[in-house]
Amino acid sequence: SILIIGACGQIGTELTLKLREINGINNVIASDIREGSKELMQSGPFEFINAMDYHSILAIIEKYSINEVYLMAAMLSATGEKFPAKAWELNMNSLFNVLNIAKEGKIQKVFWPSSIAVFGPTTPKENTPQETIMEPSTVYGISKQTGERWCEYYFNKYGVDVRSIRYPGIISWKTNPGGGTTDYAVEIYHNALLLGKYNSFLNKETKLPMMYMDDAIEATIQIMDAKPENIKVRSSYNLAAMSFTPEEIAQEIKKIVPEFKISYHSDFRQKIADSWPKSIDDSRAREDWGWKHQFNLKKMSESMLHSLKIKYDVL
Ligand code: VAH
Repeated sequence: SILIIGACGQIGTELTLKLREINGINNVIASDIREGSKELMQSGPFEFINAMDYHSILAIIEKYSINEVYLMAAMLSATGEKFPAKAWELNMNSLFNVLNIAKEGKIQKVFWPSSIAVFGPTTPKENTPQETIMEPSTVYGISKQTGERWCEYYFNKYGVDVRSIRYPGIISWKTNPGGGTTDYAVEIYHNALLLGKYNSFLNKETKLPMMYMDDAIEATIQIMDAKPENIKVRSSYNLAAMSFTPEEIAQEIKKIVPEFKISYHSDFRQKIADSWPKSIDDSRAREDWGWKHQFNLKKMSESMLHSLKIKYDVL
């Protein structure tokens, strides 16, 4: 059976719900340090866990005979800059715990998310290649870059079957944003419906690689279902779907919410965003395990606003 650590997070929540649909509710154990959304908590078995505590993880693995772990717990880029030591501890210790449990043969497969945050100011900004210079300037990015090195090391040295994706900014409506720099692209949809306006903390030209949650979940399940011999990158795969600026997302929203107004007031997150690429070359993922995105900005905006109108019961 499957264990999701960090099941209450933005990706963890929807990954848990989808894996339960596919594998059956009782074969997917959700775990986190805190409770999650009502939908998640009512969707099947839940265990409190401290991802930094090896024995807390092992106890759950033995209790439910877990053989696959999705380690989705982490502190993201913006929060990580406020609490650097905590971000490093959580992001690294949780990974070492899961890699070591796999090395001891107690689980057979691991998914661990990396991020475009592994790239830094010296990385080529357009069509960033799979292999390129990476000098991340955030603690979050440093922890993800180091984590990639350890995943590849545990695969090569101990045969641990760990698979990883460098997620771009992920946009979804089921959970509230969790301390990311790309979260402006989540907040903007909620505010468009609730307030008719949004003050963006990134400036209008800030172009970033982004992906709708449905595509991110699809890719995660696809890479985990792929035959081991097709996973030729054991650090982490570049993955992309679209790139856009706050101005472009606002234009798209105005087609559905005509009176919507956007304003701009950059904060500390502007520097983080400026250190990241504008677009990503994910051809290796497409070649090796058949990745293909479905959502572009138009389709995502329609889906987000449709779902949020129902959630907020607004016309
Ligand atoms: C963040 N959403 O903003 C995450 C992600 C590439 C962005 O890593 O920190």
